[in-house]
Amino acid sequence: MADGQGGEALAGISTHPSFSGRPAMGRRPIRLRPPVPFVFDAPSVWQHPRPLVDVLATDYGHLDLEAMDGSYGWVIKYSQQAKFRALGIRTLGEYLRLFTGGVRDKPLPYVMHLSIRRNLPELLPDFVPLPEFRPNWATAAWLDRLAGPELFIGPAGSGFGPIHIDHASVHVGFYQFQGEKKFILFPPGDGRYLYRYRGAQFPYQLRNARPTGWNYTDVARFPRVSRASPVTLTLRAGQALFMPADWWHTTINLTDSVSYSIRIVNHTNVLKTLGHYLAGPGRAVLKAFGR
Ligand SMILES: O=C(O)CCC(=O)C(=O)O
Repeated sequence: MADGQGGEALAGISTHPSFSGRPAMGRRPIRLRPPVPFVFDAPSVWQHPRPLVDVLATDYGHLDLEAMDGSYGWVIKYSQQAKFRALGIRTLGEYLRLFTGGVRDKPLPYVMHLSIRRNLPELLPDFVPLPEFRPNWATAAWLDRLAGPELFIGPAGSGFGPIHIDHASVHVGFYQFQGEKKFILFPPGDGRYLYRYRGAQFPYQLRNARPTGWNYTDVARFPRVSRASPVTLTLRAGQALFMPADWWHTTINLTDSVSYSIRIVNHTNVLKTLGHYLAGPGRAVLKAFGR
């Protein structure tokens, strides 16, 4: 799974089911979440009888892309809007016609952080989180911005962009419905090699770095990255990834890709998550004074 592109594989990263928290034969279940990301084959999170993209195109094709709500990364929505507008793509249906039709004059943007709860509420029960993504104490509707389930749809070659950590020390569960997505992951301690921005960009976020998935191996531009320990892996349709809190990451879609993700807060990270929120107002003040 760890294909070693762009860096050394991290010892301990594994696709082995014992990392998934399932009991090995005759042993007690492993209760602690592993401190490293792990990939596993899993039954689909999508439990509806019809294919997901068909349902989106036929039942939700009328949705206005610019009005669609993001969840966790709603800030990103605004940069996406400009791209949709530039291509004259107005609705989800128009986007999906280009996405599934294959013939594109210009590259399609990556639809990111599409909140299932806010945009497709009737479908929420059809997305069933995997056991490996539980327990999750952040599933209430009012926590949708922090941790709500979301969809990502993007053509081959699109990607998330900057290497970042997700704010408030949430774990993240990813599931790949269609296509292949490359993940570039760095352990939490690698932040010092990643040319991160100073201070908080938002009161609750300390999360972005300058290199992206496309250019982090540019040694002339980012020499310190060579001291980091990236792990690259490809998530294929039918596979899931559990990424523990505070891992730096970014993605590139190797083929046209449709995927799901959900943020996870439970006994293993709740204190850190709360700590970030408590620190938020102080960071906002520092930011206001340009610190
Ligand atoms: O799924 C992706 O392409 C990247 C998602 C991501 O990095 C994030 O949500 O923080």
